[in-house]
Amino acid sequence: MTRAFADGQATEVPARSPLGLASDLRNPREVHSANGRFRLDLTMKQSRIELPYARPNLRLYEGEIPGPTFRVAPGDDMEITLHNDMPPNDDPSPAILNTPNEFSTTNLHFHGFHVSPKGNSDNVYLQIHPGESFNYVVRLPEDHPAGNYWYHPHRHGSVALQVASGCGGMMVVTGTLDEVPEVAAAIERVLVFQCPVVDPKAEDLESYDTIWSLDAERYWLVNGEYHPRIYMRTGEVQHWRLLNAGDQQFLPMKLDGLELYEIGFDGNPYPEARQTDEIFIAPGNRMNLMVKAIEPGSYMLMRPAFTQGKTQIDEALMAEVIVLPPGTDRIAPDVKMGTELPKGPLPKNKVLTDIPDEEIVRTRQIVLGVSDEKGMFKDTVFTLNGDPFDPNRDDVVAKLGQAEEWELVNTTPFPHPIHVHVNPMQVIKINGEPLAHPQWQDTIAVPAAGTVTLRMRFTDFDGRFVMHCHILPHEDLGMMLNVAIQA
Ligand SMILES: [Cu+2]
Repeated sequence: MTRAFADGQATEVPARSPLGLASDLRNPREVHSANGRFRLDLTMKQSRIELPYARPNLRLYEGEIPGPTFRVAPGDDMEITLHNDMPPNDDPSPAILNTPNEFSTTNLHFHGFHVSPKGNSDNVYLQIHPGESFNYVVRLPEDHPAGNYWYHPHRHGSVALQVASGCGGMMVVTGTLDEVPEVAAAIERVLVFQCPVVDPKAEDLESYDTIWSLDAERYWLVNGEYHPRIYMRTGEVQHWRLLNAGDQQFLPMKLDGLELYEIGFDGNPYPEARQTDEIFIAPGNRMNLMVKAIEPGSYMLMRPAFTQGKTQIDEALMAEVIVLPPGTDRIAPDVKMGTELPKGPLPKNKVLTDIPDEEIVRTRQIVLGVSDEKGMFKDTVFTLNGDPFDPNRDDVVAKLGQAEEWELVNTTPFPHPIHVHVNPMQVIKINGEPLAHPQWQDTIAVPAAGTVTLRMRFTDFDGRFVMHCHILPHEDLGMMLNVAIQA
């Protein structure tokens, strides 16, 4: 059911350096809600962009990489008209389920949002064909957890290619951590990590072969920039909101010489700030990070060498961090500078209370697998409980208001970041080891040949949604199932 927005409006903030410095990395353009309303036209179209390593023609929202950041508040009503301005698909035959197809058919997903999966809300079963427009209406509950979320296409068969192309953007639901004085005092950065995969010769992204290799070298962009510079002042603490909006590669990252403190993950605060030497965000994950600059100099935000498949992926420079000396006159004196880190317990998103043993009404095991199937892409399908995705099958049927415990069992030699829509999960065990602080998140990397145990409470919304691997080629090739919540 659609609603009319009589006074629908939103305010815009242009892309800009939060320090007002020309050579500093810019935050993506923002669109803010106003008076409880968020209204936006969002167009997916072919856009040629200039990158140091290629000049690709990509599918992008509004021709921008990344798409604009949406900043909304709990209780807001969002109305987004998605326009699919792509040329017609040129697939020769009807789509075969669980093979890549119709790269110009799309839809829109609100990753991590606790909203209705039905009708014209966060409904990933919709197909918006080239030339069509569709009105999404998404109503955020008054008690929606504050934090970092994101939007991206989610049409089965074209999701990996469209996200790999650069379709996606941050969404910030305001509140909770924003109200911590040390966080509020800090300069805030939105850092969207993407790696549009282009064949340098072809200059476009029309072949699934180009994105298929998990171990292929990627050129990582931060807010659409290759090897950007991020400026800080000596003694400064900044609040970074990080998003791995890539299609498949994990992002471990290090920033030696500065102090890093994780304060939240997938939108939810940690119990308290945690100092770390290396952070990790799987595809789909977000992180709130406080970064403290100690000494003037030039520092490298690196993705260290690592492996998530068969071969090692080399280390890569993500950005250079330049710490300006004390008393620098390069930044206007009225640009605020936080210098303190949050101390003691961080505030909680109050609706997300621990799920105790007594509340669990059912346990399930979900087995992650891969198998050979002739005639499919690379003769491969990825499976959950032995089967590739079937949109007409209810794999999990659960009751609204109840809580369940699921054990994800990975039988493959690769990790899989599993994402469940609509309801966040409380991760309680990894490889059978209980976590000291069960963490609320919406995407969890299940270790190679390992297990993850999580709990979910199905609140507020009945209807069907999906759970899937956020290595998006795995999703397109079948690693997705349907969850039906009955009222
Ligand atoms: Cu996977």
